[in-house]
Amino acid sequence: MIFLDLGYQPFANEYLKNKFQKEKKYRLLIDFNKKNKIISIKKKFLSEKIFKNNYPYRSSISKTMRKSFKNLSIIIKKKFKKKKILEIGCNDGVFLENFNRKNTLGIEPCKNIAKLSKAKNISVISDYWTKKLSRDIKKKFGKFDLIFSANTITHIKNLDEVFSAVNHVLDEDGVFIIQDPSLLELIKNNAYDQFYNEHIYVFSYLSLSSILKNHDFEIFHIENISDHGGSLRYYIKKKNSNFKITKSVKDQKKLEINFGLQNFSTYKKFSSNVKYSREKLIKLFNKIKSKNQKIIGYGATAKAVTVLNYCKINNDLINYFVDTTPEKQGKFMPGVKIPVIKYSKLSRKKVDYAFLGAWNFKSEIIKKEKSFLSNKGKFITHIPFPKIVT
Ligand code: DWN
Ligand code: SAH
Repeated sequence: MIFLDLGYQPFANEYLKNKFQKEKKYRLLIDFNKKNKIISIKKKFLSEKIFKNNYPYRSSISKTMRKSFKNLSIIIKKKFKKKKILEIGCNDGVFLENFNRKNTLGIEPCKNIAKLSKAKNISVISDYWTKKLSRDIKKKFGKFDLIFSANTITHIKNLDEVFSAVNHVLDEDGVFIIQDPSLLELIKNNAYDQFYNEHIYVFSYLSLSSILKNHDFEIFHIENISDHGGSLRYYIKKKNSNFKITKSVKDQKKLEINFGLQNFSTYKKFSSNVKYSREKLIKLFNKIKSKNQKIIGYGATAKAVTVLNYCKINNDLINYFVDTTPEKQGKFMPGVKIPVIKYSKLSRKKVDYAFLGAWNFKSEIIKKEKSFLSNKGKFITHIPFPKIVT
């Protein structure tokens, strides 16, 4: 059942080399599956179409994420004492770099990004996570006692294949940890920009537990974490293993049911909030521009691509984006064709407003841009509703 139409959108991480480059667009519709409660984008692309050898996203680029993955590594070492660790979607090694290289293996299909992990001496297989790969891995390395995956499983179309492949290489007493944006937080924050071609699914406890049941898996612990604007970290075990199921699981279930994540009406309401947010953001931009003030973008995120294309905010309204990622600099935002330039401190620029594309790193950014703010610079955020941050 479709509840949200975010219009025609380009692929989020396909930054343009020039303004005239042709782009493919697809209609971004969001669907609620009444039976298993899963939220997904209607048009689901295969990983092979998106994650190739020039992927521009590097996880280590933000301090917040480096810290978050380091903290998790400390928890894992203390709590589980697991040694052999496999990570699916290890990107530039931001998580695995915290472990002894002898006992870890990463899977990262984008060769340019896998190279960054390899440069840290991490063993990486540059391939997509499939059943076949899991069989090859088991033959070569045996089973693993911890499998981790952050912001990746939700990017893969065939979830049944993902989970049966994990089942194949996970030890009987192994722990499988995944973390992804929380649907409940997304709805509460009106963060519709978490929907784009890479985010095929947005998990909730309700939907994930229903899918895992078919794979002999069970969630035994859940943590609400602040990553990417509110994520859930699920600790998963094989049904017959002995981990105690903590109260956190029941608590999360209760939160989601009380909020109404099982009801279509919740999503219809969210959809009208999204439309309202769009109107408000467009009004805010037009008001600022009518005073001839200058707006730039801060953080050329995949999420911003959804917002800008949905609200039709283009180069007439935003002069350029600043971003610290070398792979994005000198290129143009997909669809709206706004230039992305190399980051330098905002206080050195003649800028009145900066639109927070990376709103999920608001605290990190505000800390860095104190002098911009104290010199009358302002941020614009659309989360939870469009407003100015002074
Ligand atoms: O799920 C996904 C997440 C983990 O990463 C992927 N599908 C794609 C990507 O999504 P995103 O682009 O929305 O991610 P971020 O982590 O919000 O991107 C932050 C961007 O902002 C990066 O391009 C780096 C940039 N940035 C910056 O220029 N200055 C970030 C910070 C913190 C800064 O100070
Ligand atoms: N785990 C990192 C990276 C998230 S971005 C973090 O949390 O910051 C999503 C990552 O998933 C990318 O690095 C991408 O290459 C990887 N990925 C996408 N499809 C995949 C697949 N089918 N199998 C394995 N990894 C995949």
